[in-house]
Amino acid sequence: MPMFVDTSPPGQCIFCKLVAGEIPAATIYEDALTIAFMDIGQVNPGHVLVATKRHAVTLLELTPAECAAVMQTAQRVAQAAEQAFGPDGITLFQANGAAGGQTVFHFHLHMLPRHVDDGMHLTWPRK
Ligand code: DGP
Repeated sequence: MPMFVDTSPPGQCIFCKLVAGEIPAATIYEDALTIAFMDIGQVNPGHVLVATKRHAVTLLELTPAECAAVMQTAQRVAQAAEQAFGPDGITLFQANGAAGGQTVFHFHLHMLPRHVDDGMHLTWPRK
């Protein structure tokens, strides 16, 4: 069971407030459709979230333009991570619905720079 689950309605969720500038964020990139900011939990250094500016809960609700923009932003932040950290690898992770592991119900994608010696053992989807 996740430690924190945000069940706020559309427009009032944490990421809507973050997009509106009502709560602080370490924003590293934004465009008309997306925003990229540092994850407050930092699973590992450089952990970035790419979210839609519009409130959508899951991948299934995104427009084609939002789908394209999210992946383009993910590539931009991955390229920035590549330059900044020189990671051994990069993981993109995106959860849909509570059963899919989502805890903030506003669409976002995780970008995780990986180092083989960072102590983080990536077990999903393989052991
Ligand atoms: P997920 O469990 O896939 O829905 O990811 C939610 C992520 O959101 C989790 O890694 C922590 C992050 N998070 C939660 N609240 C905040 C916040 O207020 N600011 C930022 N920057 N990240 C947050």
